[in-house]
Amino acid sequence: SRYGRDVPENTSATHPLALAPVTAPESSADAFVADFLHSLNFDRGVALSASSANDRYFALAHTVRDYLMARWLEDLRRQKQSQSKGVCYLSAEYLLGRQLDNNLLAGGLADIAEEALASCGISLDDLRQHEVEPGLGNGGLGRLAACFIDSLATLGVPSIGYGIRYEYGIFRQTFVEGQQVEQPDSWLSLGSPWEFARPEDAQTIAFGGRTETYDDEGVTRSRWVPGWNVQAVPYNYMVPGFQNGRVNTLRLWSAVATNAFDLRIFNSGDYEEAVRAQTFAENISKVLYPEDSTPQGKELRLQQQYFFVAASIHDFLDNMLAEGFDLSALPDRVIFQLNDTHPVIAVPEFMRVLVDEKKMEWDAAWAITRQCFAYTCHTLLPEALEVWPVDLLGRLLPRHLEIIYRINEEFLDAVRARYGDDEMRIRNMSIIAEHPVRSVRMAYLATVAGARVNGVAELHSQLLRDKVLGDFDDFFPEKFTNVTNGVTPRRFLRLANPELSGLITEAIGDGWLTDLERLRELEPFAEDSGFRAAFGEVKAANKRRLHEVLRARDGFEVSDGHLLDVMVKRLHEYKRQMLKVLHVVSTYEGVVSGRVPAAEVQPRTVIFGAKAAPGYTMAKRIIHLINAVGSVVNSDPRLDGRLTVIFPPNYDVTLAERVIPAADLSEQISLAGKEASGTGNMKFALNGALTIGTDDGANVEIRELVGDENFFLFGMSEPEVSESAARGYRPSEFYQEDAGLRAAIDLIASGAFSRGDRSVFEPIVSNLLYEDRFMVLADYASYIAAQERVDDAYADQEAWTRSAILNVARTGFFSSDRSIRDYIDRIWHTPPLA
Ligand code: B1N
Repeated sequence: SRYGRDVPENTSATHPLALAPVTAPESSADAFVADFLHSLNFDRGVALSASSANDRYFALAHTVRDYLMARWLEDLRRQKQSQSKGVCYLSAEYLLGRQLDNNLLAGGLADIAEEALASCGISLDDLRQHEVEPGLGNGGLGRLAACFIDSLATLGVPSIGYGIRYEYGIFRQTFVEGQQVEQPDSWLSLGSPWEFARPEDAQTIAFGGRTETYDDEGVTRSRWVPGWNVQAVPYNYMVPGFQNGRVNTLRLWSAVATNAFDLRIFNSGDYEEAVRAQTFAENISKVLYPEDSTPQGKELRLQQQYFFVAASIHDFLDNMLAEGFDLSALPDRVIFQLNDTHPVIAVPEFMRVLVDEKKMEWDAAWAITRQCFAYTCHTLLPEALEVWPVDLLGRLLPRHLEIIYRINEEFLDAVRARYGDDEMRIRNMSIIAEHPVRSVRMAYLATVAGARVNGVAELHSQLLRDKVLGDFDDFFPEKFTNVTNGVTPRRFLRLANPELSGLITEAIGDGWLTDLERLRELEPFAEDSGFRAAFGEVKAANKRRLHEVLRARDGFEVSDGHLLDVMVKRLHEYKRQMLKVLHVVSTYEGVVSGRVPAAEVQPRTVIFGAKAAPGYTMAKRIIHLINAVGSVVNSDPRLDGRLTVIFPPNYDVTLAERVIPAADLSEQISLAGKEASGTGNMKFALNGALTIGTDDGANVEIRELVGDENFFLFGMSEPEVSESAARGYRPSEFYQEDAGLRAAIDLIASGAFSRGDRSVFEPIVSNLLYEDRFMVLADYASYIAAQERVDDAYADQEAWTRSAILNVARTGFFSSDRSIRDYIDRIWHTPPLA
């Protein structure tokens, strides 16, 4: 393994032994056993015979860590020494998933570890199950960040991921009588073997207070006199590249109270107040906000955002720059990538450091700042665009507000210089919104400051330019670009689907793991009946494996031989889980009304996975409805076991890795123009599921690549959606005119899924009939027709498998390695470190 190299010499020590390189452990099963037992005995303090599963998991993780350590220390040293341009990826979320398997694979240690543990009578698989995944993200945005750091390491790009070490990640979802109940996710309660606390690298982060002007040798300057502060303590995590001997760093910040802060209060004799202050400080990194796409504008969230970006900027400037570094050269040294607007407060912070602390001229500082940031937008929903009320922001970060005002003034001057006194345009482009309350539009600030602005799929980037940021595209067209999202093939193909990976490698070799476009070489195998049979066998095996997981995890019994139809993603009205529910209810209603003989129903199992934001009432009602429909449908003998709805609670990365490889059909059914990209859609196609989907987000690119004949398209296009909305959409017309739709909605309204109680789902029904913001009813008929095409296609298993193979062969474009190469070419211009 390329990880078995030396650590950098410990040259600052005087002992003669310290001058020789310390080597990573030797790669053999016997050496692994010795290291594992050493860690168990000396780190955990237990004998093998007395050890718990957690002890063994920790000892294993520490052993794996030791193999990666020499290269990590070496890469940390080289990134600093080379002074070549690197990426600081700023993201409030990293949805990492389990680490053990990923790190075993990256280090090329899986076989040795398995053999070593087996010789101690321990099953590697049992220990795998023991890991609690770090759920430090909500959904696609956080998982994208995790895929990107994997690809950055695999491509050897000098980079560091910065984020927040939330003590509680995304909540654990349970169902009580079919309704979502949230439990705290205390992922750290047994400790995490993958993290390294670095309290000596802590940063002090200030908040509140006021600003003042002062005389600095004849120059009047502003400065910030903060009111309080907290300590940001970093925790480092290894991010190993795939079997390339590279290990990057993810650095997550944790908040603790500062001594100074405590002491002041302690000295005043108020012990309770001091403890309260400590709790207050530590609240900052306590919990991940569980809102996906609908920020609530809470003060604590702004505290979190400033906390982590300020700590990250200072960490970079303090620790990564050479002695005497000339700050005007920063654009050749670093690019801060803003993962959505959550880290955008970094822009005024960076200006504050350059102007107030480093005493740079405003114009010079702004010229640097404009080159050091780039912004990725992940949404089109207006309610998802973050804005911060000026009084909140001014109270928490008064100096930053002044800086934002000045950026805005100069920007609007430039707008006026170009367009004259077009007050309408000025108001529309101002970083400060006046209504309904005076607020800072973070997406506008990011667009003005960023060297580049990108959307996350072709359609999304186009809509950004045409609609959400249209005036800005007119003003600086050169800023706008696209980088279509991607997913890491290591986790989502190699680890999640070892059997398919084996089959692919048998056919075309293993180069696809780092060059996913090589999956193209599978195309001819679609015509090979032997390969198709093997491919079908893999899918069947993955289904059996999923059935076992669902039985063990939640007690579900799933039948074999069904079409496995999967919709897993956050619960949001724009994603239209309701459309899928209406399809299920229609099928059910067709049989129980006697119109369709059960024998004519294509046997299907529909799997849902979805968390709703705790405050999103309509989303929670839809969860309740899915569970209610499931319990009625699954137990009605008239269906003859041909339709099953399964909704395992707490869909997370670990469950995704089991569900996706088993799926036949991938549901990507958002209203066109609403899903920025989607990344689940990519994972399904790469694992050989066919997509039923709208012309939205990355679906557009998936369909172009796999071909119309291997994709079930339905629904309005984005221009049709816009036209329909402009004409005035009236959902009840669709209800009136479509008997099938009417029957399904009436069945829900009748109380058939709520023991006759018509009130339970009434809000869902009336929302659909009288508002239906996401045009579920308008796309219903087209969706049902597409599902009939699915049933027909599935009846011809040979043809279906051929399509499935072509989906795998033609979607290599969606590797996050390709996304990262696009970021390098179009935005970062950071060559890999040799
Ligand atoms: O980002 C993903 C995309 O593939 C999805 O289409 C998009 O919906 C998702 C506020 C968000 N956009 N916005 C968020 C998450 C948390 C939060 O507090 C917004 N997530 C997305 C990756 O590009």
